[in-house]
Amino acid sequence: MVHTSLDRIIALQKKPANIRNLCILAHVDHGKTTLADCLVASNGIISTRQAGKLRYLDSREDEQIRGITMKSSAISLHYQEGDREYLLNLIDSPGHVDFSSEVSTAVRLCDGAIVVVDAVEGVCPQTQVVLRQAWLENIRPVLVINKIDRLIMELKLTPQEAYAHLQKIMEQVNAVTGTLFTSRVMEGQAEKTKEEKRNESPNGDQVYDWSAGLEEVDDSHLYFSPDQGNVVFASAIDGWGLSIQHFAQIYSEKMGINPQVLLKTLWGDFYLNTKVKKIMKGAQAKGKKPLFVQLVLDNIWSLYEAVVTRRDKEKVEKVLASLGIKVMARDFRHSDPKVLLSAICSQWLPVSQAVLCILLYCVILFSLFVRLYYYYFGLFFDAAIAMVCNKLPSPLDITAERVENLMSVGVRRFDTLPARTQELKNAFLQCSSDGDAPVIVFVSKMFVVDAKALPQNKQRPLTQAEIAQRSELARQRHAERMAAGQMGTVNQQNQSLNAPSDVQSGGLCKGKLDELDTQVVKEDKTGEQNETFIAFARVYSGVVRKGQRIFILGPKYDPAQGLTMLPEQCSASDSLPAVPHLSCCSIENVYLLMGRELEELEEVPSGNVLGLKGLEDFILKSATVSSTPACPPFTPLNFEASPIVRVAVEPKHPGEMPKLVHGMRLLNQADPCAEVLIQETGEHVLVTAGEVHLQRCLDDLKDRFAKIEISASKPIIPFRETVVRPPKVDMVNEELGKQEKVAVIHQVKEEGSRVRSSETLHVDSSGLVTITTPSKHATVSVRAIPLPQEVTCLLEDNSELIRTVEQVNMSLREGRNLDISVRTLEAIADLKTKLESMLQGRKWRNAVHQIWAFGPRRCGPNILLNKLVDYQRPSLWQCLCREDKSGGDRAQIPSIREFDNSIVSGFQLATLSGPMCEEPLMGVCFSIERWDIQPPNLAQQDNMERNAKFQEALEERRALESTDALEVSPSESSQAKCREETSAADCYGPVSGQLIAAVKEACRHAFQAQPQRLMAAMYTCEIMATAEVLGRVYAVLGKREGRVVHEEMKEGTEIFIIKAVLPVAESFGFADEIRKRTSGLASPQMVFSHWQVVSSDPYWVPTTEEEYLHFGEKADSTNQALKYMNAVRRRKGLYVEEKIVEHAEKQRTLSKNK
Ligand SMILES: Nc1nc2c(ncn2[C@@H]2O[C@H](COP(=O)(O)OP(=O)(O)OP(=O)(O)O)[C@@H](O)[C@H]2O)c(=O)[nH]1
Ligand SMILES: [Mg+2]
Repeated sequence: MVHTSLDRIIALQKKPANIRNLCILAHVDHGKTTLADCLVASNGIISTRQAGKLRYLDSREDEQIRGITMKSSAISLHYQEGDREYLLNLIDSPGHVDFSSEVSTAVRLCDGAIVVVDAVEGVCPQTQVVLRQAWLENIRPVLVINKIDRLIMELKLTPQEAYAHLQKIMEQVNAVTGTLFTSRVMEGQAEKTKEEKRNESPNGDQVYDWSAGLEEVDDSHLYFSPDQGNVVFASAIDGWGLSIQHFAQIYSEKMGINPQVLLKTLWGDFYLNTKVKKIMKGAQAKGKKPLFVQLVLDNIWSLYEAVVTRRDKEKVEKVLASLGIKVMARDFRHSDPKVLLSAICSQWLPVSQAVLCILLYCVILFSLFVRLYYYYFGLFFDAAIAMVCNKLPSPLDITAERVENLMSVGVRRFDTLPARTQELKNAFLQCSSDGDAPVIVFVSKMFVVDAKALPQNKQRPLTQAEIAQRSELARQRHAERMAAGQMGTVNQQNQSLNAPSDVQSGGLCKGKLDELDTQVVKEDKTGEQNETFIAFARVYSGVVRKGQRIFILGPKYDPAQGLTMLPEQCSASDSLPAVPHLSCCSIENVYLLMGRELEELEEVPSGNVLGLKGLEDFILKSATVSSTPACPPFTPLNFEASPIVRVAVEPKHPGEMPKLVHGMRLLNQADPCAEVLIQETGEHVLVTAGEVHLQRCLDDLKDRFAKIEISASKPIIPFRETVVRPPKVDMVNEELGKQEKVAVIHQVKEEGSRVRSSETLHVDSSGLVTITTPSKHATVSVRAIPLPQEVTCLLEDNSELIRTVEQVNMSLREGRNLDISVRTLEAIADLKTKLESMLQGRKWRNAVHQIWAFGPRRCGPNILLNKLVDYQRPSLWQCLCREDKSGGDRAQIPSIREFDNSIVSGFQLATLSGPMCEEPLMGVCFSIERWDIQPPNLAQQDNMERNAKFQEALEERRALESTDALEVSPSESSQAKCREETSAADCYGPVSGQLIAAVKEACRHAFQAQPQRLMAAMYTCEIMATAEVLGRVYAVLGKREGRVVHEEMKEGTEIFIIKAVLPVAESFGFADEIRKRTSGLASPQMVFSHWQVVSSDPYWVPTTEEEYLHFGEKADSTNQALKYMNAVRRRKGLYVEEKIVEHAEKQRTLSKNK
């Protein structure tokens, strides 16, 4: 436990083969930070006594108070194994679901991960998420099953039961890995089949391959198994951990068994046949203790029992007996436990053997325990770090597949990148730090440090010379004071005489001291700068130096474009033409990340994690940094949680608005997940992943970024608006007869159309809305149809793909040819086929080919259909068959095609905010069934003709007037009318604009002509609770409209896992309430899951006798949808049809004395 020197770390940074970049991942509270503490303590940064209590990497105050990690932070550690030295760049990540974006930023910079699983709780939702994240980033995980002590102390399991329990946990973890692996193999196989199909000759014999491809691929190395050396059993709080390897070594020496055999049999269905002294298979069948229980767990259990549970000597004797060790009676009775200890150890385990053995079997008295505790620590590091160093890859082991994945952004595939860019793949693979190696760095997030914490602003420790100088000055001053005192008392009259010399000498001292003081003040002042942004990054190639000039590549940067615009062999220090999404800047400082501290470095070579200063003006959240413009931007990070909770924030004092705006800008930059936007209403909105995240963002804003008092609105809950098929039952759950149903619908529609029908708008009984533009140049008929739910889900899940389709179509329209990967094309084709299979039936015949657009924002879950018989437009799926460029395009009158965009824009606007409460639409299909449009040139021609006629008529009239002033031309009235119309048409502006408004209105009315519903955002929430608080958990869930979907008991424990869905609208304060009601025994993890239709109709009013009886006259007390809708309308300042007092009656007081 030596304090590692900076020089040693700097030396190790230059040896990529000895570097391990790894992160600790787990579900919340499974012990990541405690584990990190143990590892940090091994380097002497904190004392071993504090490890587990300090939670060193939780450096924020709120992290310490709440006891959860909120930001991922890195630390560099040194580890020596034999004569090999390693540098571990360790990143601790948060486990709370609200901060899962921080996990993404950590995983991207690492090559390996320690996945921690709580031995009691087992695999939890976030465990699955982090395993998936590690898988997607192609990094190798190792497993630590932590909190084994809980199995002993809390669950009171026997070693045998604990073994079965641990096996189950291992199975659960492997099941998750297995699913990930299978899906990847299946994908690969599907791709291969498609490839073969493409290549196969048309008349060749077809051979069908029924294998899924799983048989051929060896996946054994992927799974966690103690005999593979990738599992450690630990109790981070008690500071111990063990791997099979240790025990194999110990027992092979003790029992004379080949360590390789022990390694293979220590975990599994093997037992020790003491008679024949052989390890045999089939422990379970023969009812024998498995080897692991016998040799490992039993010992740990007895250790705990002797030390923690009983603390008695009798037990110690039993342990001794079971081990067959005899200790001299004198030793046993000795008051000093060390004597007994050494007596046992000298017999049972030689001193040279690993410390673990001593710990496990020696006689322990409580006083000894503290000492043993430290031994355990030593062992723990061996177990965990050795596993990390042996099992996790170094930066040199980065795979070509991972590099290609990192380099291929969006629809671009690796082989379409420019040749110079493709060459950079080698730089990644070589991870070279040579002078000519290109610098490639990825910044995964920006984090903030207090400027005072920067090494250059810190008060540096005084040198020996300075200390000597200061003490000399202090001594002089003291002596002078003493002298002055003496003089004062002895000879006060002479004071004036002595004064000059005093002043002289004192002045000199004072001057010097002042100088020193001002130096300190100066340091303080510089420290009082604002917060400083540091980029959290990793070098993939080359060496990053202080002061170096580099290119910053934004996520949308295109190296092909950059290379053509920039001169060859240019560098970031040249003066260059502006290239989109590319900027140059200088690195101000380079830091080594040491948890709470930063260490200033001159340079950082390839393969290391580092901090960079000076990039805050160029990077918002993440970016790629390189010395060459040929470098492509890295693929964006995979974020698992989407921001959903929004609040509007405003300063308490309106004058501080600029500070708030500035603060929000900083917050946006400092948080990978938070979004900051200004709504059309002028509100400043903060969007966060959940309640805890929201609280942290608000605290940051208040205390760090804006430094003002702010007030936040209640969370703004998002809703969606949709239409549904007409209901089959009425509100009191009575079946609506067919006749009645039709009658009800007609009644509603007629009511609607009575109000809405006007000169330009007509709604027919089938819900078809026809609208005419004010200038009367165009008439459009639209109908709204509810989309099947699975289609809505499909569109929602594939919004990125739909956006790609739009991009490709756009580029085709512009005549450019975008290179899309085969995979993307197949995904598009797949989407099309799925849509075809889902949109079945007469109503949807040919609908997929008729899709005109998706909306809102061109990629949302609503469809615009082209049901016009006389209008052929290029298909949305044209990217799939680019060879036969749609003939329809040419066949169509180009002038009408010009209105295509107006219709799409109208549809986009209508779907962006619906008529119920101006929230976006979801799952609605608008089909344009008729249109009657006058092409603009015809309209123009028409206008010109009319104008010409009008001019003629005017001239005629003038001529007539001159001859006979009183005679009125018969054509005059018609001319006047014509002039009126012309000017009327003109005053409405261009037809395309009117058409946008008309289509938008038509869509809104068509929407209103159907039964409308709100859709609420839903959370899935997993709650772990013990049996005694189960009832209270259900009560809270019931009160908040939650629905339990699944409940199961964790095997071998008393914990229930409840899975429920809960509207986001009801979720605020839910976690707190559950925690309070169950005294902290249950805590929910909530993740956004889906949108669900709120079944009640917000516009419903009782009509029948039963309904009046059932719901009362207004029926507003039970109408949840109405409540939600009105709340949104009120927030947006829209009209709310609601009376506070309907029948005013004088209220009587109940008290008797009036
Ligand atoms: N009994 C027991 N408790 C442990 C062990 N390791 C950690 N804990 C406790 O578990 C709680 C959570 O520990 P942390 O290390 O903060 O957990 P974490 O995974 O970092 O939590 P987040 O960062 O919030 O996701 C703390 O109260 C620890 O004291 C262990 O081995 N045994
Ligand atoms: Mg933590």
